[in-house]
Amino acid sequence: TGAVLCLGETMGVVAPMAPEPLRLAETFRMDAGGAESNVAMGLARLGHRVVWRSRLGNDPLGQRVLDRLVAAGVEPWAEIDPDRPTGLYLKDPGAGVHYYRAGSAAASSSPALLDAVRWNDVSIVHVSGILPALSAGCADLVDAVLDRAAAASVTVSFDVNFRPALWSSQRASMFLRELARQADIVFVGLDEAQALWGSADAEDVRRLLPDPDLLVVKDAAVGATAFHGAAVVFEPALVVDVLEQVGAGDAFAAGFLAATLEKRSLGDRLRLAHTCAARVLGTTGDVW
Ligand code: KDG
Repeated sequence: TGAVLCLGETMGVVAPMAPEPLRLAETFRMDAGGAESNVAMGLARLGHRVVWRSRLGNDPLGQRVLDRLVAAGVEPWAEIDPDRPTGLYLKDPGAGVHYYRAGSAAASSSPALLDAVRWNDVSIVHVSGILPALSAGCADLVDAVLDRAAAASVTVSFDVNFRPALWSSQRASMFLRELARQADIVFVGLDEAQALWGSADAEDVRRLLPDPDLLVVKDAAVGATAFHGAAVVFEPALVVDVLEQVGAGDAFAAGFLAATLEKRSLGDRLRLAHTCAARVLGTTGDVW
């Protein structure tokens, strides 16, 4: 079996050490953050071979991103852009995130990023709804991923990851639904499905997205429901003290995909997903 391939922008992330407002915090950590590479780091942590592909600037931030990925056990493959910087984002615990990523190296990605991907060495390709929001070239890249994965019979994992700061729900709604329809494994938060499609509950989301072989609808602290053929399995979330939530969804996806690669039951996959998410909820970082 091949490696998992994760594609998406990875930025420098600056987060207060303690869960204090950004405006007041005095000590910070700087890591590498980005939804798809968070998933990659989680999968590596769980013992799976994982490759990450994207673009970075020719700057210390880009170097730092590469170093972090390597240290986390991910095999990074980055195209270095001589003209555009590596993106950055800041965490404001309890309030959200602030992006400094417009015009970044990764935002100028295109299907060329897939040149030299050896699809027969890929078990699962993972992308998210953040990538198509970055630029027309990035949207083309996601389409190319879906086409080439289908041609090579590679499983596509897609996390809807609606980011209202990047595009309107109006634009995202059709786009993300279409991408989700074409994926094999789909992760979506019930809150996202509500904002995008007006879904009332997990069953509602399944009616809207009947195509994916596996659909996982996450209802935050309540739990998650997996749909697979006629099987519907709900698993409650763990009870945790939340320090800062960014990255928890990625840890969830990493746990679920790891257990999927290990051919475990739906219930086991959801339980590992919740366990990984709980670890990230207990830190101000993006990963555990
Ligand atoms: O899922 C966590 C991501 O939101 C975070 O790492 C930053 O990639 C990011 C984004 O675009 O929001």
